[in-house]
Amino acid sequence: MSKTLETKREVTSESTEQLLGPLSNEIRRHLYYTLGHFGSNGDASYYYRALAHAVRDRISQQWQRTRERFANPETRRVHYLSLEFLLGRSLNNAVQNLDLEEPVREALQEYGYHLEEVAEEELDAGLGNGGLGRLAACFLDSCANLQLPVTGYGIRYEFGMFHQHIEHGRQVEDPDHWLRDGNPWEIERPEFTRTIQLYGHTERYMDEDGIARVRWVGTNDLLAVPYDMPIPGYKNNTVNTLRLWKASTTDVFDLEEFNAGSYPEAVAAKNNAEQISMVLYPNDASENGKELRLKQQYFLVSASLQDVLAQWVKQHGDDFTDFGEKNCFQLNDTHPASAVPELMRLLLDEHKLDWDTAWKITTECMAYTNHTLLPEALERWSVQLFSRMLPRLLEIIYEINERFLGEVSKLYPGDMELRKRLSLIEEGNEPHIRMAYLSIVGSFSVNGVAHLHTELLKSGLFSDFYKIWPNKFNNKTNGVTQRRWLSHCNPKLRDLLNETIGNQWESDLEQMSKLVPYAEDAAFRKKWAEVKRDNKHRLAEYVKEHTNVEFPLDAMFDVQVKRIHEYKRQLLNVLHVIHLYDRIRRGETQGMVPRCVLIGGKAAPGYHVAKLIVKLINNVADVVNGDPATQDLLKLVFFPNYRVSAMEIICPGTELSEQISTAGKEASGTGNMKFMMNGALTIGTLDGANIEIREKAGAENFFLFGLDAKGVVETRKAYDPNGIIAADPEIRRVMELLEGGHFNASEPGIFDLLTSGLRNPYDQWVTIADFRSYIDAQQVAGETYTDQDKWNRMSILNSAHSGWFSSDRTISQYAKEIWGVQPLKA
Ligand code: JN2
Repeated sequence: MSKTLETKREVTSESTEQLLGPLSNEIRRHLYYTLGHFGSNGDASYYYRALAHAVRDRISQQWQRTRERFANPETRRVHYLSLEFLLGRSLNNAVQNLDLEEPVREALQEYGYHLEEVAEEELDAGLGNGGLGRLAACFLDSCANLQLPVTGYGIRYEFGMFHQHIEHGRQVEDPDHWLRDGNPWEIERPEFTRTIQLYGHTERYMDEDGIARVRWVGTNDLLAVPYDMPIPGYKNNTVNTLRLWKASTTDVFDLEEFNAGSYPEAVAAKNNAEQISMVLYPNDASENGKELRLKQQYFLVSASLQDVLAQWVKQHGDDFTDFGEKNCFQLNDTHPASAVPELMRLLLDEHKLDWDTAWKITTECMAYTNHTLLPEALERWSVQLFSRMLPRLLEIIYEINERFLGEVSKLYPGDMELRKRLSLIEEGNEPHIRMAYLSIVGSFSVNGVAHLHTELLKSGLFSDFYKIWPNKFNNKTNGVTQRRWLSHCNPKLRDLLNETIGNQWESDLEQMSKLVPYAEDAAFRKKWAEVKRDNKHRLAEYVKEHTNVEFPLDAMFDVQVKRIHEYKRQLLNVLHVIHLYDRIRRGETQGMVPRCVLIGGKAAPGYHVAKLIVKLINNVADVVNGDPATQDLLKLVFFPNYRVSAMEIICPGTELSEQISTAGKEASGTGNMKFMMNGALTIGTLDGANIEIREKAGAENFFLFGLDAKGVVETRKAYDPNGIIAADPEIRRVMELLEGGHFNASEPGIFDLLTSGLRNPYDQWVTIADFRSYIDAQQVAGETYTDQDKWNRMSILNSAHSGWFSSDRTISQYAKEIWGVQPLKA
């Protein structure tokens, strides 16, 4: 045995403090030693990376100290499980939260760089599709801000959300190799690598105590290697963690093949395992049933649960008595729903608990958030696929189902229809597992993401479960972080707010209500308008750069950015643009204000109709922008490659926010909140969080139109879009332009699918039903805009009443009402 040294020099957070020098030296050091950059002057990308490393170093100590605080065994902890974290860029966020803006600017000046220029070099971490993924990122920010012991768990996708560019008006996807130049924000933690089992079969056996047990054997194993990303809190000495798993091959696997003399095959196997974390699935809100997707889900779940259990065992040994009381797993939709049977498996098979104990623990610590009512997005996995890939989990799901249906029969004896409706297994020639039902049965909390959404869950989709467990159901209206979505993205407004109401709003957005009296202050309104104009200028330059279309600054900037989906009704927006174009061509421009309409968003690569909508927007834009008759009265652009960093420029420059989904379809929406904070007025339906936005802002400060959720259901029963079109000359002319090929002269018939959809009495989105009301609300918005004093008053009041929509408020509610966790003060 080798003799260990008596005294080891320990690396503690205290002993590392003196290692760091002045920031400008640290930048130089990283340029030279970390990046091997030797020139006197380099491209901005090197300076970005050197600065990012220097900033990360300054996070390390607070990060370590936060970890130490989390490690207290008395602390109840939360683990936020999500297949998506749409983080965007990190540099500015870290600089802002660590209060390093001034020193960073000074240090960069020595090298002749501006912070803005260097920050532009960072690629977005696009590890998400849209709303659900960005919400997870806002939540992490708020958890750190509130000093809550919450860890995010996700997948380190090699390729994030695809990049979109437009060719001949159509979307083309390019891979997003965001890690190509390295990621200065991550730290690999190979010491916490976990093994993940797949496939194989189960066996029954007697353990040493003569108890019948099950083991899962003959599996294909792979490794999950964690990479940690720091989530800095806002000037509070707290740095939380996002742990992202990368898939890798096991050494065991290699060795066997190696001995068999097939070294290249052994090395190639690495590829196979690594596929699991290779790419983010880009189909927002529709399930696809792909085997690789299920593997990703289980990979995340198993690695994360093992990670949490290993930490538990280190502190408590095999005593799981308090595990459920000290841990909470928040499931971001059903994507991580296999956490329910996987925690059962780990407790039963690995830690030898009995069923009742394991089930009590599991249902004490699982909580489920639903993010959609759309039936096509409700996950169902084929039993056959599950039994092949995760045979042990399927057995456990069957057992959960048997016991649950037993309870149902006790409550409602003889009701076989109900049993069938509530079963976790949907029968049919190909039986499927209903992941939402599994999540409900396995959780103590089920929440929707806006008031209306939760009500619709209770009365519709999950009504049978609501009858059994009314107390499980609760609402947590979404929010967004004002640190990114106001303070960082709108520095001019930030400065105006700070000089007017102080800077408390950065960590307490309700402070914004102090703005209310300023709506009546003409001098303040002037400043407010100047800020908006500066932001419009910045947006116009951005639009010009990426689309080559000029946006005149006196026009109203009218924006709809979000995933392209039929229920979000970008088509309705285009119909309105065509209507305005038609009016201009007919000389009916009375009361019309100049408008610049911007639409942006990605279509799922396999969603044909959504892609066709992108093509239509581009074709209409070409005709409208190319027609001398429109002058400066109307512009339309499709903004390519919409993403987090684009929204940071778009939302401050927006005046009218389009939130026009078919009522009852948008669970919440979160873009609507970003626009509101930045002083845009909303034109919208009574859907998702729009309803709450209107309540807070005041009905008089919101342009409402369209059917409500009940009205949509009623209308569908006897919907006659052709009758509506025939009876309304303005709508008829829009349809005639579309159907007459005015926007596709060289490609006849390409939009027939869209026009026939609009005319279809079974059109799910009842677009034509809302068109007249939309035109009228747009007319009111336009007329309001001509009274700039009035518009600015309304704009100020919108921002002033946006306090409720901070994710700090949302997370405080999760912490109190679901998680039962307290802040850990630094
Ligand atoms: C979602 C919901 C959402 C999904 C995304 C397959 C499916 C998926 C599934 C993602 C994938 C990737 C279910 O539409 C709502 C918004 O109204 C709401 O504001 C946000 C946040 O709560 O969630 C959206 N839902 F491969 O993104």
